[in-house]
Amino acid sequence: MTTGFTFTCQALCCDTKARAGIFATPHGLVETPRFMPVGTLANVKTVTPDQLRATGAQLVLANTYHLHLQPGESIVAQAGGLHRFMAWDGPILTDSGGFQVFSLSEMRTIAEAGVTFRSPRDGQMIYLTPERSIAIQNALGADVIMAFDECPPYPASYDAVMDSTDRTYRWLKRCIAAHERTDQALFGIVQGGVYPDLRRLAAEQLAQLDLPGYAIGGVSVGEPANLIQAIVQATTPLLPPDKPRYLMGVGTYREMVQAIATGVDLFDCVIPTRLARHGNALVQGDRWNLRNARFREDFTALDASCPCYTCKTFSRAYLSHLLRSQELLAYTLLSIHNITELVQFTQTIRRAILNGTFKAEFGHWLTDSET
Ligand code: PRF
Ligand code: ZN
Repeated sequence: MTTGFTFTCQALCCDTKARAGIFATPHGLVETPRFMPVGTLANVKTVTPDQLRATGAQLVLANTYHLHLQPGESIVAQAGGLHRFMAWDGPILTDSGGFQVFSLSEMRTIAEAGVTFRSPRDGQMIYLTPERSIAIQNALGADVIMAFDECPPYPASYDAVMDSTDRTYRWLKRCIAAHERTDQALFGIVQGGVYPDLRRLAAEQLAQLDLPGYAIGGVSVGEPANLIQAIVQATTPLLPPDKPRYLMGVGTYREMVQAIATGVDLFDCVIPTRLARHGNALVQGDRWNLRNARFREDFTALDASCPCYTCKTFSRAYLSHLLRSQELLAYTLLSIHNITELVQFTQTIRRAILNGTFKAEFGHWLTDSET
């Protein structure tokens, strides 16, 4: 039995299935819908916890796969758990390693028992099973832990995805049996590729397990954008309305608005920090490269309407100079801004849902488009 977690729906949109809610965890509240920044190796790249808090981030991600390879979960446990180790006293979620094994490691073999792969760090063979993933996540001590799943590639045949989805369901039951801590909420992950009937079957099976939260995995793996929306639409209505819903690895404006309109609450994506490392800023729905010549003598704020430290303090010309000089501060300042931008975007959506103006304010994102 898990304790310390509740999800309260505060408002439902009248025009769409969007909802505003509060997900309570042992380390504090998460107001939904909300974007969650990624801190793969127990840090959000180039950003300190104080800076991260100022972005409005509430729940932060870390990764079982990466932390198992370095420094190893026993070091994190000896430090007193992930919250103390990374000095983030807010809610933390760990991904199970399932997706990362499939996307990052070479020479993997998948069997019913688990996955064997070669560590990209030192070539060592590593064996990850549902039980091991949960034991690692129990040792890391995040508030939310994720089931060990298999994320099929795109494209993949119907039969291959069906086998993989069935295996993910059997693995989920093993995860539930292995999970030992009552202060961590284990979320199940709906797979099923781009096949709506497999998605529906998986969602129905998972809904019956009465988990504290549900994720939609296996999207944004190279399929066309309109399929993402179709998958989310096939899945979300079958998930329990009184539990948080998390769309994994999605964090672009349009995809978030569309998913929120079908009832998704949580998102994560490396996009704000990755773009920052490439000199890109997210500005009100757009992407700018600050290395572009037009910013060299532009002494205005990056985004005058943004409340972040970067926008309140520095000019576009200064950011352009830091990037051209390859100064590390550039990455911190752009990461602070980009994370603030996406968190604020979801907060603005949340306020619109609470005020009954979601469709009026964000409806223009709900039409199909290539971007
Ligand atoms: N499974 C897990 N983590 C994930 C995904 C998944 O399918 C995705 C897919 N976009 C991102 N992160 N465990
Ligand atoms: Zn800003």
